[in-house]
Amino acid sequence: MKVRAYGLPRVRPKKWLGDRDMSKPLGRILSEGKTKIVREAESSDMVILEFKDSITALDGEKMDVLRGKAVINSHISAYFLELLEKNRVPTHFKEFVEPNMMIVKNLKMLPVEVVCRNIAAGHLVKNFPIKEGTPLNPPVVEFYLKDDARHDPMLNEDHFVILDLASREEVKKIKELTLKTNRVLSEALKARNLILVDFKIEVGRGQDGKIYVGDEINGDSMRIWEVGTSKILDKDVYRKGGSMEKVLNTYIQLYEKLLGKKPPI
Ligand code: AIR
Ligand code: ASP
Repeated sequence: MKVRAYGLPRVRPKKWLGDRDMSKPLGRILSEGKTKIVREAESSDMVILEFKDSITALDGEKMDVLRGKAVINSHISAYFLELLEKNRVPTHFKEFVEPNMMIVKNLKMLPVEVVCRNIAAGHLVKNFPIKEGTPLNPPVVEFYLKDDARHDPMLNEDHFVILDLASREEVKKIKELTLKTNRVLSEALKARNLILVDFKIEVGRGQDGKIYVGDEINGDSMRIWEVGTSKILDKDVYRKGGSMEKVLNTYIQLYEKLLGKKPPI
């Protein structure tokens, strides 16, 4: 796999991890994924999620470094998670730490991706006889096992039970949380003339045994189209082979549309 660093001189981020308060050492690395690092926090019921500048697709086969993405995506995630909290959807979010970190509840994550679709696109169109752009009513909720080597097979409720991933009651709860998340996010985007086509969330159990929305929510985990133009404002620009300049501009535009200001990069 070839990893190419990509830096646009004009938009070189002003804020780097090096700009943070150096009197506080970063916690020990607990795990590292394709786009985030999980670090120890001061208290054991919390962890720090540090966003990376990497961008990946095709189950990790395609990967690049996109400077500024960590700052943009961490801010967008914090924005959406806070919005969910305000709307009484339980999430792991606690606090944002500049420039690219979130302090979150230390959940026991389920190795599952929960996808919710409002409009047919992506794998739904690839795997089923349905045209891209078809509205889906009611929204379609799907579960996938996080397993790159097996290309994330789809799961049903029985699979959750036989693989000891979750109980039937928990699967029901996860579906409820996902549909509520869909309502909150769709409404917020609609108010900005944007359509939430589909998205993915990850969930985990808190120390209280309850299910929370975890991980990240941003242009990497959603499909967002502009009303009228159907302009793509998410990672599909990268998946479809768009230039890295176009990909970065897409992330910047999404930040500006959501937060109403320029990203601090
Ligand atoms: N997704 C799924 N796996 C990883 C991610 N990020 C998200 C996509 C898309 C939705 O889930 O970003 O918003 C559905 O993806 P797909 O590929 O199943 O059509
Ligand atoms: N397969 C997913 C995507 O294309 C995730 C990944 O491979 O990073 O977004």
